[in-house]
Amino acid sequence: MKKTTQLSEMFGRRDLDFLCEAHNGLSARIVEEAGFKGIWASGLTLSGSMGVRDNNEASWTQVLELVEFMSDATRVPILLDGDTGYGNFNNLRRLVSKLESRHVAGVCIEDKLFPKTNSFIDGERQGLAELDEFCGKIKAGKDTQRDDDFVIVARTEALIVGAGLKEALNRADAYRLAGADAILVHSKKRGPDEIEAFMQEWGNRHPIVIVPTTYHSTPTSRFAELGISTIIWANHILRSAISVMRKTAEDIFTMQSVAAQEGRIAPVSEIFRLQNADELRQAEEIYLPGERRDIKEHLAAG
Ligand code: SPV
Ligand code: MG
Repeated sequence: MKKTTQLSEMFGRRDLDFLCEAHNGLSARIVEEAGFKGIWASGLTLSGSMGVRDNNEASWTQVLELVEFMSDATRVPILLDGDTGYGNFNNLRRLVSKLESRHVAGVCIEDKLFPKTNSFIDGERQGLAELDEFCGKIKAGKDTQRDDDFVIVARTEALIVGAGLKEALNRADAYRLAGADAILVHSKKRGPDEIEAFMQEWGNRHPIVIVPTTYHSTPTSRFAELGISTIIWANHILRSAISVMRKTAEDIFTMQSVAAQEGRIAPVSEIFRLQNADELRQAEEIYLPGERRDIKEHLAAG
């Protein structure tokens, strides 16, 4: 099944589904192998892995290049965190075309202003996009996609900026009517109360996506009860990598030896496996027989 169809069916289903964050080709493959049916290409962790801030410091073509590596490395669909769409409706149109050409299954755009800031940094001080302008952006994206199953998720930051439940509901409904395939409602509360209140009013009008980074202790079953469509575990793969990379680097520095690391870190062969090195060896047997023989003869002749 096409990646776009897999993702659009995920949002079409009534049961709870999950997307897990990845930030490069390798982590995307690890997430896929863990069993996830889809990947969240997080703006925070893509930028973090590049060592820059989540403020559109990486250009959109740099993001595109990274997500292309992720797409090439995996068979499950990727939903790109497309921030604000990197500009106005016209920038989003170009992004949608380029994502389709790289087999990225969908994009999520948020109703903030370019350049954006991560929702967990001074959330209340960030401005919201003008409602009609954002609806036009959604419509432009939907009109641009060539594949009917390409997914556009519209994300409202109304709760993040403190604009309240009424504004969040109003925006979510406007985005639904503008053609969004699902609505991401973001909250930075420590508990699920904002999301619960939203879902009580929303019912099952349209698929809802949430990012329970701050309200992580709420049992997942509660979100299923509320009728949430999809949960995004948005940053945990990069965060776990940071912890392990730091420990390994510090240990090697202190011990001036790598001996203690063997056994606790992945062997080099695991890098080869994740790179699919076997496939190249097999292809060489098919496509380079003469060359391989030539090399052997050359070596034998010394
Ligand atoms: C991301 O993962 O980049 C997101 C989610 O947009 S958040 O960081 O919570 O804004
Ligand atoms: Mg983001």
